[in-house]
Amino acid sequence: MVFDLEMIKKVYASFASRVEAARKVVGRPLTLTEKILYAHLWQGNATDAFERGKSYVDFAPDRVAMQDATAQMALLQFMQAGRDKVAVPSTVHCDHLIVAKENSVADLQRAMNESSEVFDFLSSVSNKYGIGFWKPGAGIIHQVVLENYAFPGGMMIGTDSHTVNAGGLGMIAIGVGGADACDVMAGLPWELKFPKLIGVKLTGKLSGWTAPKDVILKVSGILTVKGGTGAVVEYFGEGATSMSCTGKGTICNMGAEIGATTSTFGYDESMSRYLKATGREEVAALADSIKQHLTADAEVYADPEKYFDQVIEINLSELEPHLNGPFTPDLATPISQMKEAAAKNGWPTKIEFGLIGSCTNSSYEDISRAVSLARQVDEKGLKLKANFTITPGSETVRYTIERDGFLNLFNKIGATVFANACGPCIGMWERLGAEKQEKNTIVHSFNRNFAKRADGNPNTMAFVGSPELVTALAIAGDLNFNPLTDTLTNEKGEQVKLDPPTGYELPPKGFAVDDPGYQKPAADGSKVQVVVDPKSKRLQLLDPFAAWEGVDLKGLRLLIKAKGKCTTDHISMAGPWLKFRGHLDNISNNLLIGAVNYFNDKTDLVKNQVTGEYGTVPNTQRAYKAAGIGTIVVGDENYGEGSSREHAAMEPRHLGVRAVLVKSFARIHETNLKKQGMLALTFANKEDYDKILEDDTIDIIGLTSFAPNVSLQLNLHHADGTTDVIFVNHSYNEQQIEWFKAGGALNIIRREFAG
Ligand code: MIC
Ligand code: SF4
Repeated sequence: MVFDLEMIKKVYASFASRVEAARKVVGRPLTLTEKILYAHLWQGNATDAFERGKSYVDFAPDRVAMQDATAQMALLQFMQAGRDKVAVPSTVHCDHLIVAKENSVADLQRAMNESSEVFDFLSSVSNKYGIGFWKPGAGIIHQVVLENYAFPGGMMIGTDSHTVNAGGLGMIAIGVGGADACDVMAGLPWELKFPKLIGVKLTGKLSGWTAPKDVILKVSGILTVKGGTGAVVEYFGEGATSMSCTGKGTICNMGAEIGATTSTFGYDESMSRYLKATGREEVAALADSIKQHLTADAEVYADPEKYFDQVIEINLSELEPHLNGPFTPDLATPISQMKEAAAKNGWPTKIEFGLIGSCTNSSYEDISRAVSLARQVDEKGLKLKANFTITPGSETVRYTIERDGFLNLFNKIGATVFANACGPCIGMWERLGAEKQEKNTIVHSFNRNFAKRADGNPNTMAFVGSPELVTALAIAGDLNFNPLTDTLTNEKGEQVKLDPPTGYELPPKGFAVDDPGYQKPAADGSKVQVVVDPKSKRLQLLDPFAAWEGVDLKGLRLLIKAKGKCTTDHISMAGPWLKFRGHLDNISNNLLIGAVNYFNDKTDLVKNQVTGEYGTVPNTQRAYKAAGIGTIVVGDENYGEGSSREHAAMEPRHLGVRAVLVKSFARIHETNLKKQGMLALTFANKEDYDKILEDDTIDIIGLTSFAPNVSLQLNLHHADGTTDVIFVNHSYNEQQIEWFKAGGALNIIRREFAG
């Protein structure tokens, strides 16, 4: 079945003329990114050229996707917007709330028992408002989207940072907070600063041990976790067209780790093959009919320096397999240098776990290549030295790999197959003994490896690699093992070498599935009741936030000055806290508990300036709130990196934090703060970070004349009676300033629909 074919036809019907209009106003050949963006302007045909990195532009995305951990808040907001039905095709996917412990069947059953209240809520809201609902076990949002919804040249947003995965099918797919999704579902335009463009030219061809994952591991090493901020990465060249569609998806997926707005590839044969293999021949035929518009103009790829803000070239024939980590996805080490790096840094070389799968790397191709190695365990008389787990990305992949005997083979060598869900990738992993907090090493094919992310243990060092490399390392159990050059000792004491992985781009016998886990919404949802128990610990209806009081904010106290990396996992931890994603007050008890306090190097221990006592961040903030004292959070570079979870912005808002002042922001988090009516500020001089002291009382001056491109003033009143005056920047435009004044964007929508 092809979903939303009419919508795709409509997009394609106007694509050529919109691209033409854009080419005229821009006055030069266009990149693919520009074509898709200009073809999705809210206004219709382009009348002006936009300035990259400067112009705020209103877009009309074709669809919205949400996963269960973010959909709750997105839909709680949407329910207040006063609409009967979503304005664009939208879907909800239940994937984040399933804890991996024993095996897929038992784990799924336990999740159904534990989280039925949330699943029922999501199912009934979806049913009511015309949203497609994918049940627990159906798979991870991004795999399901790639298999069913993504289409070349389309534009979508999703309440998950890895929505960008759909770039593998030539989309512009962007991760957003729930409030943004709510706007689009309510029929409003979606605003984005017109991105900068990074071109990545791929020459040569992948072979042997090197996989698409290594491309993005390498790019992460080059660009670092903030190098892609505000930019779209467009891949091209012979290396791009020779790669599978799902391989492209892997590269785009992990583009979230360099902060890129999204990544994409031009439409090619691999995408056509994938569309056909997933039952979308009609979409492939439609895309073929406008294929010259679904890639950049020829001049662009012939002379990329002229059209992109930055160009990177990678020769796939020379690219080595990489392992990135620990604790950050941009610390890239080629496998040949791992031994040296591990010795130098004291990384434990015994591998405890190898985990493959996740939304990033669970295609049929990935699994088939991993299987080609797993097969050698028996054939060569080896034994798995580390624990080994597989999380398939979707029921379609799982069913197909079961039919083709892959799951059997994994089971035979002692691997565990978890449910089709996020599981260990997001801390939904009951790893035995993790509470002992021992220093240990794991390798996985996921995309993020921040401290505590997989198992809650701050001393687990997680390295990210391709599924094939992870499989080889799980067989060897040793981080020093380089499968390209090294041998292993088998059970008979012989030296054996692993043959390089081989696999299938697509299942030779085709994909198959019994029940994909989809629930179609009611044609008329007006009678569907959505019930939220007021006593629920998991769900809580939202109360509007208070509007700005109309005066400068004076006498704010410093809640925390966070030191170093402060990702959304540090601000609003996942794992055990995911269960409170629909209950703002309860989840607020994890506010910033992972952030390191600059003044004592401890996590979750800050000074209450009123009592002088130290306490947890949430308790201290609740005490300030009770006393009617506003606070400010200070942070370092790339604050809010990682997830799209708007809880990281709503929690401080709910508990009375007024401003977040940092050296720099990650894109989604900055927007989330603005949307919720918070002040998101950056130091005009980054060294001023050092002027913030633990006992400071802070005034924010200039709010009564708050205007785009005008700095605000901060008075830092120190405990010794001195005052420092510093200036802070912001990126609010007129409309975003209105959000601040109204106490949040939703208050404006609510007003509009009510009036
Ligand atoms: C992640 O990979 O960090 C998540 C969990 O998928 C998040 C979404 C969330 O926090 O719910 C993301 O990437 O946006
Ligand atoms: Fe789920 Fe992990 Fe993918 Fe996020 S990155 S959607 S947690 S599998």
